[in-house]
Amino acid sequence: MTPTITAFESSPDRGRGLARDMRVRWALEEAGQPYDVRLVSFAAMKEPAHRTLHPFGQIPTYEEGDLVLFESGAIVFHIAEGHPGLLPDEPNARARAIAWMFAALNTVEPPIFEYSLATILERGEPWYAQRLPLLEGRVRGRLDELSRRLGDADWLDGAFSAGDLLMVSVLLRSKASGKLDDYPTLCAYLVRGEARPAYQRAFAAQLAVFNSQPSPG
Ligand SMILES: N[C@@H](CCC(=O)N[C@@H](CS)C(=O)NCC(=O)O)C(=O)O
Repeated sequence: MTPTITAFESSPDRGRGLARDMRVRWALEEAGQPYDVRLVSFAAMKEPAHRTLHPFGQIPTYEEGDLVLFESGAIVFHIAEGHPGLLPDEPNARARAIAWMFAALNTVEPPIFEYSLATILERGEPWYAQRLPLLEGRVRGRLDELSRRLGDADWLDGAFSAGDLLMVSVLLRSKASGKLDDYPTLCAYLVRGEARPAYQRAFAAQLAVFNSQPSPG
């Protein structure tokens, strides 16, 4: 059965791969699973019809027969469980890959996202200049720790896994803000992730949505 995911009709990042449907598209491409995309506007995301799929009125969602999922991590996990190649078969290695999925979403993404949100939404606030170094420090702390752990390895724990897929996805937001420039091993890690054919197909598909729209004015 071909799953359907939802994505932004009009992406705030102009299709640069930061919206969270990107990680779901990437997982589906790694799995070799064709999928359909339903584009939703910001207004439609907050309507009851979309909220039956996603209680928080966001993207991405995932529909496959009777199954409806929200949360990009849960969706990637579901795809990884149903297809070979995204989670190791050996039980301990599989558990560690899942731990990296949680680490990406629960430990590394929050400070990166918080920083990025502040630079967009809090710029005009009188306390912005005071708060920014604190947020930057939290991002740096995580990047320091992650780059130490990755060292010279290609991937976080042996072969590429859904843990890497989510970690690379999360780090891309830091690359966009220039915060990765001091971390050559993390930059190389991202290059490896972005070079994967499945990533490239997913990126092109997401960008095509933006490019198909008439330019404003
Ligand atoms: N934790 C959720 C976050 C989902 C999320 O923040 N989606 C964004 C797009 S990347 C969204 O829909 N933003 C619009 C909004 O919140 O109104 C996930 O990983 O799926």
